[in-house]
Amino acid sequence: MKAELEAIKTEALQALKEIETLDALESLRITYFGRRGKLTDVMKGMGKLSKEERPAMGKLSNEVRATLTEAFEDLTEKLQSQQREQQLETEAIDITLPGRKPAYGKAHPVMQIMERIEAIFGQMGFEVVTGPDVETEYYNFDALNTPSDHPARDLHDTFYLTDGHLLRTHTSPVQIRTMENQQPPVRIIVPGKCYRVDYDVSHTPMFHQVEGLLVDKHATFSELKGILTSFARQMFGDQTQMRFRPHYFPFTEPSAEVDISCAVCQGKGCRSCGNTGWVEILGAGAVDPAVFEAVNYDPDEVTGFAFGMGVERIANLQFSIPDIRTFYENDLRFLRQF
Ligand code: 2U9
Repeated sequence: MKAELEAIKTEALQALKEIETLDALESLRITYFGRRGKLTDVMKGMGKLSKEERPAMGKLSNEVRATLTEAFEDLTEKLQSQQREQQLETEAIDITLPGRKPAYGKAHPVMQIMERIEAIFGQMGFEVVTGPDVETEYYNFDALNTPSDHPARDLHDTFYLTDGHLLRTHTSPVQIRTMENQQPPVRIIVPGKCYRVDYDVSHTPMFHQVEGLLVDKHATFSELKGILTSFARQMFGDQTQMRFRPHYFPFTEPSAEVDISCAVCQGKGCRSCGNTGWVEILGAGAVDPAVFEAVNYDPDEVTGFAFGMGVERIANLQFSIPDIRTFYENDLRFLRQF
């Protein structure tokens, strides 16, 4: 047994010299100290020894075990510290490196224009009011003097929902709701989403409008012209010229379509203005007395002026975009340009 113990000690100490990893060390530990390990086996044989032999062998086996345990522990510590060193080297973080920049989001180009429009009218004393996208036929058409046989009410133009509801085709219902709840003077702008069954280079089924309404005892068309001219010059430049062309809207009388001088050719005529020198930017007019009657305003007491513009159209002119639909294709290469 003595020889066996000496051999185990020599063999184990030799084997330890070859060990390079903690995993290999663990399997070596099991080879000697495991339940069926070499040293364990010898210790188990101790019971078979005679009384005389036992003390000396007990002492020796304890010594061998202590020597090997210490050798295993030393190597464990050495390998662990080596592993830590290696980790520190490979996983080192250079805290002097600049951090990763977060990708900043920004407003969609249509929203950027909408915010500018709101700011310009805000400075002229208009308050921003909003309302629901889902409306009733009454607020979207009837109260706005739009007869039941008007083409705008056609299934081909309006998204009808159930129970007499629809997706508003303009933001005008908000002006009706405001007048129902507020006495003149009224000086509001209404930005928001609108919906029409339409899809081509200048129309998308969802689009944005900003409409304005001004109601007072003595509001005049010239006041409206002044406000719209100021808006157009702030939006498109000081040199912008205005042109009001007669038009028809069910909710205004008289009505006009408003053009600005083409910013590309300064009114000389070019491809982007179809050689006319003018581009249309909005519609406007004096509120029809029938609309005032619908909200219980007395048409003999007050006058009102309204205007409406498509935000995508204004954005189109500002950014020279040939196809309005690109605003809603979510192509980041397009959107990042603004
Ligand atoms: C009330 C009374 C009158 C709103 C108006 C226009 C003229 C107009 C179009 C511009 C391009 C719609 O986006 S577009 O397709 N709008 O030309 N809108 S006057 O008149 C109103 C609104 C509400 C109570």
